[in-house]
Amino acid sequence: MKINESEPFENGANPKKEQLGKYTTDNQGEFLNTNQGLKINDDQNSLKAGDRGPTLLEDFILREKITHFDHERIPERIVHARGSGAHGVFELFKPMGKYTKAKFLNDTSIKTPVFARFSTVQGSRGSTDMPRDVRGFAVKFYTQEGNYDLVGNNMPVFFIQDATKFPDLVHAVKPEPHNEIPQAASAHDTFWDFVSLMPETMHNVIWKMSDRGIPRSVRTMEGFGIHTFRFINDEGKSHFVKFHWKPKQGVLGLAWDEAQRIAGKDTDYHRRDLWEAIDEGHYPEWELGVQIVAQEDEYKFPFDLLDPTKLIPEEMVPVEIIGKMTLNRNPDNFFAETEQVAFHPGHLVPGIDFTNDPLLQGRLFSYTDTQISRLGGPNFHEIPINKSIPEVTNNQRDGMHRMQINKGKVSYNPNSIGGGCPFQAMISEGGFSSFEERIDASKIRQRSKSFFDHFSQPALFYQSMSDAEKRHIQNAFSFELGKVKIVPIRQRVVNMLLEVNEELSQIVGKNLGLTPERLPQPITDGIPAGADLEHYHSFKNKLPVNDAPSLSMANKLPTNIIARRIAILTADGVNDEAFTKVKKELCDMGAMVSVIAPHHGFVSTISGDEYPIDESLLTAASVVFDAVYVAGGNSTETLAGNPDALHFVAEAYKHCKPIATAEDASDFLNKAIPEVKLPAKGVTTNGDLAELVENIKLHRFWDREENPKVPA
Ligand code: HDE
Repeated sequence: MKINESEPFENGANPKKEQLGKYTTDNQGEFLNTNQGLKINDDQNSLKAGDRGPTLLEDFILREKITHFDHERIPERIVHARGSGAHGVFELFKPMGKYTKAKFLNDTSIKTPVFARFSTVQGSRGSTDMPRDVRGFAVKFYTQEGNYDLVGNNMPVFFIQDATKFPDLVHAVKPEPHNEIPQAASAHDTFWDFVSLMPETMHNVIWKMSDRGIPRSVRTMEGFGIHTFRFINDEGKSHFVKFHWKPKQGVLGLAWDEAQRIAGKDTDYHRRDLWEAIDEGHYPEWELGVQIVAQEDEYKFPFDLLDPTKLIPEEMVPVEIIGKMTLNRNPDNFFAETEQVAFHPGHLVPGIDFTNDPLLQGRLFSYTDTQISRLGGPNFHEIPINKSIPEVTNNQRDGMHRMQINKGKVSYNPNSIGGGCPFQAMISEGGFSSFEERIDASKIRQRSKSFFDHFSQPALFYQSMSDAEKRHIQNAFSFELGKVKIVPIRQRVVNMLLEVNEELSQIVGKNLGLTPERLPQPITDGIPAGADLEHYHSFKNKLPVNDAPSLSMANKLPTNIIARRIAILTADGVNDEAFTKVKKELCDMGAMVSVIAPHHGFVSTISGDEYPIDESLLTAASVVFDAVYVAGGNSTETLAGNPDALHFVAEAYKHCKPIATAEDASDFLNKAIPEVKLPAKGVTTNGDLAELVENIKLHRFWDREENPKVPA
C-alpha cells in the first residue's frame, strides 16, 4: 500500500479535499499562456497577412484555442443527464460490525468524504429541473478502502424487474424519436404505451404520479438504494440490506401547476436551491438508514427480496439509522466535478456485496461501459473527482488519456522480476472476496414466478396516502394520460388501475371519459409465457400491513424552517419592522428571505431608512417561494394597486402556501384574494410571526384545492 490506511482520515482531515486541491488551479495574478506554457502576448487578434489580409494557418495560438473549444462538449449521460452535485462528509453513529466489516461503517471517529449528485432521469442536460420524474440520488463515498458508490433514486422501487427491459423503458420515456418531443416529460404516447403493456411498471409509476415526482427541492427528497444488497461481516456471514437516506429537511413536494410554472420562471430551481443553501451555510443533511433482514428470513415475505419493484414496508422491517451525510461544499467547477463524476453500483468495499436482483446484475455491466464512451476511454478513474483515496497500484496500463506514469517493466502477475508486486491482499489484509453463494441451476431465460404480483404494493401505496396525496395521484394520472393521443393506451392504463384501486381507476376514467373495464383475467402482458397465474394471484393482498404510514409524505414534515424561502413584499413607505423584526427573525431561524418591491435598488421605510431590495416584482415569482409576508406601513396601498403584487399573493394562495400580513396590511388580502373568507387556514393577518413559522413547517394547506376559489 502506498498510503497509510487510517492516517489521512484522522484529526478531521479530508483526504479527498486535499487530493482535489492538487488539481485545482486559480488564474489570479498569472500570465495568460498556451497549453504548452508559452506566455501569450496578444489574445485579441489572430495572425494575419496585413491588417486586412487572410488569417495565417501558421497561427498555432489561434489553432490551439479553437481546437480545444471545438471539443469542449462530451456526450451527456444517456439517462440522468441533468444533475447537480455537492461535496460533503459521512459520519457514522454506531459501529455496524455485527453486520458488515466495511471500515467506514465501523469506526465512528472517521469522517468519510462524499460527493453526491442529484438528477432528473428523462431530460437532456439543459432541460428543466421541474419535470414530473424520478430523481437520481447518487453518493460516492471516498473510503480508506476505496470508493463505495450508493447509486440510488428518490423512490424505493424501479419501473422494471429485468435489466434487459431498461433500453426499452428509456426509449419509451425519452422524447419520441421522430420529432424529439416532448423534452423531459413522460406525458406522451410511447411512455404510457410501454406502461400499459408492462404491469410491473405500475408500482414505480404510482410513486412517480405522487408528489414524490415533483420534489420541492433535492434537499427535501428521501433516497433509496432500491435493490436488496448484502452486508458481510468479519465471519463472512451475510445479511440482506436495503439503504435509505432520510432528509433532516423533511420530505416535501410541490403543486403540479406550480412545478410547471417554475419550469418557466426558474428552470434551474433545484440546482440553484442546493447551491444557495450550501453557499449560505445551510448544509443539507440526510441520515443513512438500513433495513436489515437475516439470511434465514429471505423467504418470509409475501414478495421476493430480489424484486426491485418491491419495497419492504418500514412497518414490517424498521429502518435503523446508522449515520449522517452533510453536504457542505459546492464544487469549484461544474464540468470537472459534477459532469465528470462516474458512479457505478459495482464500486464496492469489503463488507458490502450484491444479491441476484436481475436489475442490479445488469447495472453492473452498464455503468463502466457507458463511462468509456462518455468520458473517453478506460482511464476515467484517474479524473480527479473519480480518484480513490488509496493510490491505484495495479497492472492495468495505457489507454486514452492515461495520466499515471507506471515505472518499471513489470505489468503482469505473477511476476518474479518485480518481486511479485503488486501483491494480492488476503481477506485479513482487506482483500475483497465475493460472497460465496451456492448456485445449482438450469440456464433459463425466464422471470421468477415470485416476481408476478404487480399490484399489491401500488395498492398499499395508494391506500397509505393522505386525502390530498390521493387527489394529487388521481390528477397526475389524469394529466399524463390526457396528453396521450392514442385512446386504447389510456383505456389499458385505466383498466390496470382497476387492479390497484377501484376509486383511483374510476376517477381517472371519468376525467378521461372512459369506463374502466375489468378484464376476464388480470392483465398478464409482460408475464412470461408459461407463468403460473394461480401462484401470481395467491400473492395478492397478502401483505401483513394494509396501511403503511411511512410511505406518506404527509408524515414527514420538517421541524424547522431552515433554508425555506420566504418573500417579503414591500414598497416605499414600508414599516421598519419588515426589516428590523420580520426579516431578521426569520433569517435567525435559518430561512432564506428575499425582499421584493416594485422596483430594484433600495426601499425607503417610514422612518426614512433605506434597505436593499433583493428582487423586483418584474423578476420575482411567488412559485419559487415557500411562503409570503406582506409588510405593513404606507407600502400597502402601493402594493394593493400593483397587479403583479396582487397576482403574487393570489398565486401563493392557489398553491396552498402560508401567507401572512402585518396587522395593518390585512386589507391587501381583500384585494388579492377577495374570494377567500378571512381568516382562512394558513393565512395570518395578525402579524404573528410564530404562527407563520408553524405554518411554514406544515408546508402546504392542501385543503384549499378542494374548493379552489382563486383563479390565479
Ligand atoms: Fe442507472 N444508469 N441504470 N439506475 N442510474 C445510469 O450511468 C442503468 C437504475 C441511476 O449521477 C447511467 O453514468 C441500467 C436503477 C442514477 O452520474 C447508465 C439500469 C437506479 C444514475 C445507467 C439502471 C439507477 C444512473 C447513465 C437497469 C436506482 C446517475 C450515465 C438495469 C437504484 C448517476 C451513467 C450520476 C445512471 C444504467 C437502473 C440510478 C446508462 C442499465 C434501478 C442515480 O449506466
